[in-house]
Amino acid sequence: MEQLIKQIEDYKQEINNYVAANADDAETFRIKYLGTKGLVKSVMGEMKNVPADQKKEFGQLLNDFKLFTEAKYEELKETTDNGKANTENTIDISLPADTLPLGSRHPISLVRNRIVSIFQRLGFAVAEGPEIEDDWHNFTALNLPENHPARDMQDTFYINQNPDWLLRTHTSSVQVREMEKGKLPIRIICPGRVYRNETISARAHCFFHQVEGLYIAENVSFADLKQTLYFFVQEMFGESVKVRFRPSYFPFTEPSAEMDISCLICGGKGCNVCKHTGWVEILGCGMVHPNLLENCGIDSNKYTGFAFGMGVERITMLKYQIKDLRLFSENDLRFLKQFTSAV
Ligand code: 2NM
Repeated sequence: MEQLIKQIEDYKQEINNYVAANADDAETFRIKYLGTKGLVKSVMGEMKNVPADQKKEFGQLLNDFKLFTEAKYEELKETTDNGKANTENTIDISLPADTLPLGSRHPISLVRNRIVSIFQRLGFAVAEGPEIEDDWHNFTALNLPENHPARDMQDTFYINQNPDWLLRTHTSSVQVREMEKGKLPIRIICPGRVYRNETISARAHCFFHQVEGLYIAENVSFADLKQTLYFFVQEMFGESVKVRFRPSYFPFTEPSAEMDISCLICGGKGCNVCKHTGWVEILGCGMVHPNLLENCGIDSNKYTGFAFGMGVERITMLKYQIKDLRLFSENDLRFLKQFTSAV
């Protein structure tokens, strides 16, 4: 038994000193030491000659020897494989990287930005406010009467925890907040998401995007309103587009009007888009109601103003001839990828 122990020590020495220059050398090692006719197998075979009372001790010794040999083989394999990788399978770091899929602006964002920048050129500043509003800023200050249908639970999302809170139904609430600050004149544009309780269809959704504008100063007239909006239409849709104003009603403006543009599809001759009238409605507007100015602490004898509001989805649908509102919120890349270039 002494002799076997000495023998194993010698083998370990030999194995430890083994050098492999390449994968073939490592394979030669495997066959010599770990193969079916290899050294480890034959040393293991010595177990049968070990007396019963020493089997446990020798079993341990032989097993350690096997593990030692296997570990050496793993080491040889690893070093020679890596060597191979360095010569035959190198990565060319000078190649261009894989291209990352680039996203693009949503059409609603593109058109909103376009609308905002047209008004910015006229001196309007962007103002923003909360999407969860209180009753005062969304309705009461805006001259919306107690029994107005817009206030109904059916039309507005109220917040359970506080019946005074709701999801804003228009961005006019932002304009009320600006008016309350008391710094005049005011010339602002308010882009943002608004919420209304609608059954979702091709023409309606529970939320949409608005851009509202407000100009309050001394001597602001309806003529200023008309020329400002006419400039906007020419910049947005081109110089050949015609406009017309129709009398209308909004609680926050008096007088109020709706503005139509000549149909972009048929040029005014009549088609499905304009329902054969030659005109399509694009926004509502009017002179700010004096009640509103007074509600916000502005002297309505000294100041006048105009306001307008438009739906970004509507403008986008007209501009790109998009027939279904739901396309904007379906996240279908085949749709979204069509708007990569600047509007
Ligand atoms: C519209 C139509 C008419 C409007 C009014 C105001 C405010 F708060 F200044 F009075 N902001 N926007 C307004 C007026 C909005 O949307 C169809």
